[in-house]
Amino acid sequence: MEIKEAWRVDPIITWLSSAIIKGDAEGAVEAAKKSLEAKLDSLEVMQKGAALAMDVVSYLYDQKVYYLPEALVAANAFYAAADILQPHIKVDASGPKTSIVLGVIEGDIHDIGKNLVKVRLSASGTTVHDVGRDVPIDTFIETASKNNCESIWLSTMMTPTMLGFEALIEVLREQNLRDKFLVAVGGGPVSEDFAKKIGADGFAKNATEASAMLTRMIEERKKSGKIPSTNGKVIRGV
Ligand code: B12
Repeated sequence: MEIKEAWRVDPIITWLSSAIIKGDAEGAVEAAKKSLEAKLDSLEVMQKGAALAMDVVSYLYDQKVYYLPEALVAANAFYAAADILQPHIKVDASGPKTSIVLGVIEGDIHDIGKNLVKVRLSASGTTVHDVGRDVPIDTFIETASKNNCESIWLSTMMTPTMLGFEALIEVLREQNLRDKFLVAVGGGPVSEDFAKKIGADGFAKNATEASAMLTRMIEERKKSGKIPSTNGKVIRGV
């Protein structure tokens, strides 16, 4: 069977994935270091190795093969590798010159998805003000105002905390700031329908789509002079 070029991966990347899936932090560190020695592209190693491994962990968790302890050690292995790879990710400035606030909404500590979005956007030259995880609404808005950000990016992996997205948009309206900031949402349980329902401007299923969505969201605002949600639109990255 022929493997499409886009899916062909270096054995070091496969080694990294399997170490993360097994929760083997030492192995993940070793594989990450080997990828640097082999001069592999660190963004590709993150996306095809580390991110894909976490997708497998999510699947195993949903299938009840993994439980919290296995998810936790896998997450630790992911971060052990990410610490080594991230400083080596090249910035190519192919994305829009804009700055965003990105964080995980209050009540949720899952931050791997958010960090993968950060890695992808930073690599294409976007300035990302990362407010971390379990973050109150006010912190997002204050950080966006203080740093003149064009958009606020909200992440969550849990269903109950999705309500925080809607609450943030409501606070923006109350403070007459809704037109000032584009709002993008994402994370495991978040859908385009949900984004539309709460009046968000952008939604993406993964970090690659997020990058394309950011470009389109900004273009759409320039073109119409309004934020996309005012025109009943949610911008996608596909
Ligand atoms: C790893 C993990 C953990 C780790 C988290 C480590 C960490 N630092 O993140 C640990 C073990 C600590 C953990 C803890 C808990 N977990 Co947990 N966890 C997971 C697991 C297995 C994987 C999540 C993950 O990292 N996925 C990998 C990333 C890469 O996912 P991704 O969706 O592909 O991310 C992409 C997109 O979503 C998108 N994206 C993400 N954010 C954003 C933002 C924007 C703006 C955009 C545009 C795009 C975008 O881009 C990302 C990159 O491509 C999931 C299972 C699952 N099916 O998701 C459960 C899961 C998320 N956990 C769950 C739960 C319930 C918990 C706990 C409450 C358990 C408990 N009883 O204590 C606690 C959390 C406590 C809290 N208050 O937050 C539930 C949530 C259920 C729900 N829908 O509400 C899940 C779904 C498991 C399940 N099926 O029940 N967990």
